[in-house]
Order: sequence, then C-alpha cells, then structure tokens
Amino acid sequence: QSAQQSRLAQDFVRFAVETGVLRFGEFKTKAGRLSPYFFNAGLFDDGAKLGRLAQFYASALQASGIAFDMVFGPAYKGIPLAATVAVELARQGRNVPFAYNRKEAKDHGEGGSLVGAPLRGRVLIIDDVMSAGTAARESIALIRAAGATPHAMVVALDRQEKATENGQDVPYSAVQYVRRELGLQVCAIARLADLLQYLSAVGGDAMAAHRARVLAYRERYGVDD
Ligand code: OMP
Repeated sequence: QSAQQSRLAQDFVRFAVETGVLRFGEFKTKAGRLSPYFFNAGLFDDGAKLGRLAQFYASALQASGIAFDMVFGPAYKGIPLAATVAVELARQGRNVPFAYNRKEAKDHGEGGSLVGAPLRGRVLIIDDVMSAGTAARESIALIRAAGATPHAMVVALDRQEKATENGQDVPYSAVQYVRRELGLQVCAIARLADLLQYLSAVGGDAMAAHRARVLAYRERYGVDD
C-alpha cells in the first residue's frame, strides 16, 4: 500500500464513520458471524455523500493502476455505485461503458437480466464490501456467461476475513481467493487494517473499546495479508 493509498484509506474510514455508514456494535454478517462493526453502504443516502463516495472509488482505482474497459454494478447495491463511479470517471475525462444486472429474469420488453452497455472486454466489477466472497463469485460467473472477461474488482471495504466454501471457513480471504485463484485484480478503498489504524489514531476510551472488539474478531475470523 502506497502512502497515497493509505492516506486515502484513512480519509475514507473517517468519512464512513462520520456519515454513520461504518458503525460499531453487534451485527450478524451474511456468513453468520457476529461482527463488532458493520459497513452499510445503503447509508450513503444523499447526492453529496454518493458523489464523495464515487470520488473515493475513482481515486482508489487510479492509485491501484488497474486497467479496465467498462464498469459493471451487481444488483442491487452495486448498481448506484457503478453508476456514480461511471459519472465521476466521465467528469474526470474518462468515459467508459456502464452495465448492471437485475436479479429477476424478465420475460417481456428488453429481456435478459443485463441492462446497459453490452459486456465486452475487461470488465471492472464495482461492489460495496467483500467478506466471505459469495457476491463476488456470482458477478464473475455472470460476466463469463455473457462472454466477457471479469478482469478486476473494486470494493469500498475489504473486511480481510476468512472466506467460506460450502459453509466452512477457509484460511484465505475472499479478496485473496479472487486474486489468486480467479486471477482478477482487486482493489479496496480501505481494509480492516485501515480501520484498526484509524481507531488507534483517533484514540479515547470509546475507540479503544471498539478497537479491542475488532481485534478479537480479527483473531477469530481474520486472515494475514
Ligand atoms: P460476501 O458476499 O460474503 O463477500 O459479503 C458481502 C456482502 O455482505 C455485502 O455485499 C453486504 O451485503 C454484506 N455486508 C455489508 O454490507 N457490510 C459489512 O460490514 C458486512 C457484510 C456481511 O454481511 O459480511
């Protein structure tokens, strides 16, 4: 991680905490884990927050050097993310095609489950969070089935925790799996490590207590980078 990426990650964690998108407490994750923190991208819930979020994605992409020909937003949460990032990229002078899928198959009208530009070339998947990796696998299969190449993936938060295979924890994270086994480039605006760094930097009793719980969670479910 470069100095630029780590500064961006700290700014992003602060933004997520200040907007209440990143919260501390007790939450059940999709994989059924009891987590002391949760990142709810649905709470980027006005134009200004979404615009700022899109700038973070665009900066993280630029810092990563990842190449791509188009963006894809997986339903539902990836759709506004990919749309706003496409708008931000165009605003910065890089106009790329944009597509998304619908969850329900449609039997009339335009048909099919893909909407927007045809899936072609090196597709960048834009999503919110990677935990155990279920969502990532679905998008990759869908892009392959359309005859395009799932080339890269960008998420706001990499929770850096063990992926699951058939309901069992495995010793590597979803990001590591997607990178090593599926060959995609993956970038995250921030990772669990950045959240821990933020909590130390802010200091104070409340943050120290959150940090202790997040560390215990990482002890149980986390992976080494
Ligand atoms: P995986 O599909 O297991 O990687 O989990 C990713 C999904 O979990 C996200 O797309 C969210 O639906 C949800 N999630 C969050 O949004 N924020 C979190 O902090 C944790 C999760 C989660 O359930 O793991």
